Amino acid sequence: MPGKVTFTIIKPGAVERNLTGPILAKMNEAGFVIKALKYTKLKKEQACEFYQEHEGKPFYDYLTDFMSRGPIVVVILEKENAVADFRKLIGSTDPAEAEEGTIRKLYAQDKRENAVHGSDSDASAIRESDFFFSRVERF
Ligand code: DGI
Repeated sequence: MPGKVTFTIIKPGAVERNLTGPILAKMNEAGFVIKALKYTKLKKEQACEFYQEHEGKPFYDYLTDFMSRGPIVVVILEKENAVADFRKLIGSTDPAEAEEGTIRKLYAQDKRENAVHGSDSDASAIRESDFFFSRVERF
């Protein structure tokens, strides 16, 4: 059975452009409930650790520079079928391919600076939530 939580990051490009409010509103409107939320910033080596599965790919250095460029908002969200429904809500990695109304279609700048992250599996949602949040920050 699919899990009830997923994890998201509002990425530096979106936070810089003051889109945190509208993006969180989209998540709430789609039925996701905020379980934990934090405004923070990654160091380059922390971004590398978070995205370690992409190490060696041509976009890895750009990606980890971008993700450590400025503040981010990290959020744990709850909903039935959370991971799959959230991936649908954010749309394709490349906003040019994303469906109308999706968060990336609305707010991403391009494929590299695509406004939000969304976990790709229940296991990733747990790993990524654990990366950012301590036990006392979730209840
Ligand atoms: O799960 P996604 O964020 O949709 O995509 P992913 O896990 O495959 O990749 C993580 C991030 O890396 C993605 O949000 C943007 C960046 N990325 C992915 N594929 C490419 C890319 N960046 C560039 N420049 N080129 C790519 O092909």
